[in-house]
Amino acid sequence: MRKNLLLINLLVSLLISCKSVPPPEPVLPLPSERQLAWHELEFYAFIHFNMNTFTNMEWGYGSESPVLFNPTELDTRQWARICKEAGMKGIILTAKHHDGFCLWPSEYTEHSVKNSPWKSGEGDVVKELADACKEYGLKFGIYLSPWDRNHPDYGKPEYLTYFRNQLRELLTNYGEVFEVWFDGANGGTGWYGGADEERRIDRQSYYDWENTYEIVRELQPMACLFSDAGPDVRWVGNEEGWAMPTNWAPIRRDEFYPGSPNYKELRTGHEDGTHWVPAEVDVSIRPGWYYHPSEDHQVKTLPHLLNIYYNSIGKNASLLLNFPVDTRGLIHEKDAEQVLKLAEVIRADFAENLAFGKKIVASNTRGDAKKYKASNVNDDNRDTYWSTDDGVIESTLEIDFGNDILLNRFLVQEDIRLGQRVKRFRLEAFRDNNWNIIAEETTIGRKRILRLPDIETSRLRLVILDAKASPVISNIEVYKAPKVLEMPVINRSKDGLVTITAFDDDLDIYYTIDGSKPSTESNLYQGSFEWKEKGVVKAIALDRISGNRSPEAEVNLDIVKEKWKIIGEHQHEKETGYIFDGLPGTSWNSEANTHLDIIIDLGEQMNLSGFSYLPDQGRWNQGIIGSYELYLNTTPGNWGKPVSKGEFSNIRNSPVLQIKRFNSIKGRFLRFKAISPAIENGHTGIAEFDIITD
Ligand code: FUL
Repeated sequence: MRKNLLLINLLVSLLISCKSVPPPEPVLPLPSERQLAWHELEFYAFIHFNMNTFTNMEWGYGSESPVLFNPTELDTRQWARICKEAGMKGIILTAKHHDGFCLWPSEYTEHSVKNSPWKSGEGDVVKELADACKEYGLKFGIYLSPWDRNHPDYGKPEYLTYFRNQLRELLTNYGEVFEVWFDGANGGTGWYGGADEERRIDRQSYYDWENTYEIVRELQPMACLFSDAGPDVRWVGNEEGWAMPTNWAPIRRDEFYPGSPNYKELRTGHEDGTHWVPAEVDVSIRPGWYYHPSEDHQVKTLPHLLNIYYNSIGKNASLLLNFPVDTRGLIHEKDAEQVLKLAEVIRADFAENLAFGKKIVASNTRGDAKKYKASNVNDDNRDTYWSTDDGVIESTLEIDFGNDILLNRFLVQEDIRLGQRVKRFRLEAFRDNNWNIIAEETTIGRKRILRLPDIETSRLRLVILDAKASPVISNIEVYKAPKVLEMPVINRSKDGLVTITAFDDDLDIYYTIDGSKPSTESNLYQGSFEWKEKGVVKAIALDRISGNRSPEAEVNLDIVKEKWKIIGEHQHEKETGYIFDGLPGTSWNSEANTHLDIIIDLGEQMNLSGFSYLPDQGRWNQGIIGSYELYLNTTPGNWGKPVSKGEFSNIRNSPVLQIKRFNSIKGRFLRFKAISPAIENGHTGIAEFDIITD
């Protein structure tokens, strides 16, 4: 009897597992085929290169002569090679920016490469890049600015015909295009064929976008259309390189138009979005979109680029990273070096998936069917997924690593073919006989990556707390990313508090203040410390587990500025404080048309033999002093002759730290006077000012 019962049970469960359990109902809206293909790209490049490169501008006016466009070593294969090596999947080129200059010999305008000296007017940058992309197996995309400050008809219906003709040329003559990028910046002053005036357009109606989109659909059916709110890919609402932790691919698309004021909502999307319009993070590797020699020292650092990577691709968005190609027509060496460093770290971070093939158990499996089993999430096949019975939302997936492991990255993906569903989830690690919460998050979407501190555990649990319907998880990966051992950053405040920061978590910092080489025998950094001496602080960051250490950071500090005061007419404590705070990112700038002329009371008499000056490092309206005079006296006033005067050579192009030395002289009151700005009619500003004592 018992035996029979067992047999019946076995048969029933066999029947259940064989019966076909229908998949969960999709949660609308869903991605289209072209969007699904686009999602797979994740990381691709933007190239800003055309007239602005040669005029050192961000937005050209439209009156620039084509004669100015003359790259000396243009090599689109170099762009493609670097992008490929960096793990990028495509390149989008600014075929025409707001100034209207065309990188291809358009039939519809004279304002193009055909009237430039480059290749005697026979060249076509769009073609050269499309070919290079093909050669390197990269996708190719087009940026075509709707705003055209060169065209006489801009603002009239005739311009629309011109714009569409150009679009047709670009989508017909250069092979397959994966993305068409329409910028939201529209209308304003411009040359407009010599009219030199301001032209505003009605952003909602002027372009008749629906019919323009039709052209793209007709000529390039697989191309995704980007603009502020899609229709296929949306802007992420900032140009700094981040998406929000809560990031819905759906948005209520009809509430937006290019340039619409509610753009900040694009950062999170809408839980009740009506259309699938995933976010793309666009950001430049330098402060500007276009190349400016003055930004050669401001290429984003590895830690900054890593933050951008995790805050875009790790937050359910794609990453469109811009290279401002230089006047040679090449990606600058410094930009290439940084992006390749980023690629190397990303490869190392995701080298070995510790969850792959490990035992995994779900609290509920849809219809108890194999098709939806838990192990579908760590089987290296994103086409299979785990899901739960209808109505079962709160659920868990528990991975058993078999023994204690160290981990610090958690990657999770929904199968977006069934819509974006998860609203809230938690990650827990089993330690000390307890489930400990290690992260509480909101949305997942196509890909979510959590950067965690090092966690030692044998079991990890994903807890789905809320979702629009049964969760559909297609992939989980777990990694132990190596520590990023960048040089630590050393900073001393005005009153002598030294702070040392390492980029990664869980690193030990060792430092010295006696000039010796830092090692594990040196001082272990345990938070900011007071040190008011003149001397050198050196530091290293060290990963306890691997024993690997960072390169050595070293900062030469002169006497502490504790007693320094600006005297005379400048009493704006906050702003004047910026020049002594040790932070290059804060500065004090003159009012327009006046120049800084400051008197510093150093608090006591001392012998000086030099000074250092770091100009304003900001992006807009930079305050840079071109020439200066420096006076020193034991009492304020009666300044006599300057102890140092002259120019800061090439400072406009290279606004880096300037050091000037002079014969030793005693004094307490110092006057630093800007004689002229480096940029005509510009401001004079200071990010940091320091002295060199004997
Ligand atoms: C902005 C433009 O105005 C910038 O010049 C740049 O092209 C950036 C990608 O988009 O809206």
